Amino acid sequence: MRVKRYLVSAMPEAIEAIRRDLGPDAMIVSSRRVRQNSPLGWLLPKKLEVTAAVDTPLPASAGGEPSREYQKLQEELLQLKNIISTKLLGESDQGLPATVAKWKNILEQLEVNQEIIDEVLQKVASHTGLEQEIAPQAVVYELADILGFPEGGCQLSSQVATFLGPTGVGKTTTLAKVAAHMLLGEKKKVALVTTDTYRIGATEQLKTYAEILGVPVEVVMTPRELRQAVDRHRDRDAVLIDTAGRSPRNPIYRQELLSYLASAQPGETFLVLSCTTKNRDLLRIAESYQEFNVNKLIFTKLDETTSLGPILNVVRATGLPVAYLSNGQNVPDDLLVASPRELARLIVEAGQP
Ligand SMILES: Nc1nc2c(ncn2[C@@H]2O[C@H](COP(=O)(O)OP(=O)(O)O)[C@@H](O)[C@H]2O)c(=O)[nH]1
Ligand SMILES: [Mg+2]
Repeated sequence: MRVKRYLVSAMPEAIEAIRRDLGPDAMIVSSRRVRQNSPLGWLLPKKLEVTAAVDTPLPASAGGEPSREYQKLQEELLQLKNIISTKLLGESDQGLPATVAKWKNILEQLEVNQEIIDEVLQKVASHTGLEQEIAPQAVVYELADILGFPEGGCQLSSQVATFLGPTGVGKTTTLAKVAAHMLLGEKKKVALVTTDTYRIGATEQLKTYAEILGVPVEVVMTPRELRQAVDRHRDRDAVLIDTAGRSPRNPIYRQELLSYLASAQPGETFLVLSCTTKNRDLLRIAESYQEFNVNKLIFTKLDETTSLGPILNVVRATGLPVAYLSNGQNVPDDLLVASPRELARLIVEAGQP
């Protein structure tokens, strides 16, 4: 991480200098008006102090061994981190600098786990100092870093994909939205299959979407039928498989789901979770679905809550990327391909008054 501070008259001047010195990936982490440092400074117009940062690998020596410069930088960073953590964590909220306390409170309201809050604020404060106002962009930057999946997104990229998750979270709706995006946006050939024959109306719901989209749909009753359906659509770019949402702690359902997955052999398995579910339940659900080889997450109902922190908590706990975000009932419009920066921005924005 390279951090540089600029004293300028106006923001465009700072942006130009930041681009020149730190490149296009640099981010402004804080800005404030300051008096000019001269005997008559109080007479002169205030200047703008802008701090910018960019991620850079630390220098290593040619042989791959850490250079002395690298080791020294690492030691200094560690010292700085220790000073900040004692300041941040060792004290009660009353002892925290006002700006840190404000963000601690915002992130707590968003239901971000304490461990993540401490980590983020330590990092932000180590760039900006403890007394300066913390800019929302700086928090967004660190939260995006914690989310950690590729900025370009983790959209569906396999020929066979399954959608798992508890009942009512929006599996079928999201599957239809993803199908529509592939069909309309990427001109891909899609087929839909459902194993959900438990809920009255569940198959009708998927059939209706398939009819509107003009894509084939199959209702299967056994793992064998699922295999046959997947094989029949081998020429399609994507076969999206919908499932019934029942507790994986139910041994019969668990076994049935395992058999379906074994015969479909999906390249990707999405776990669909709703942001309206309590944080603790989300973590428990995510854990209970891990044995089904889930490799991507989808969060729905972002429109129904402002507490988006649990998304971060689940990503941290599972190490899985977020592929899509659903923010409403409209098919196909209310779907976003998740990018860490955009998701972090949505989370922070939800916490602003
Ligand atoms: N507000 C809101 N409602 C949603 C969203 N996604 C799905 N729903 C609604 O949640 C309900 C259950 O959706 P459904 O797809 O049938 O869930 P499933 O049981 O997991 O397949 C339906 O009324 C959907 O319209 C969303 O992002 N926001
Ligand atoms: Mg469904």
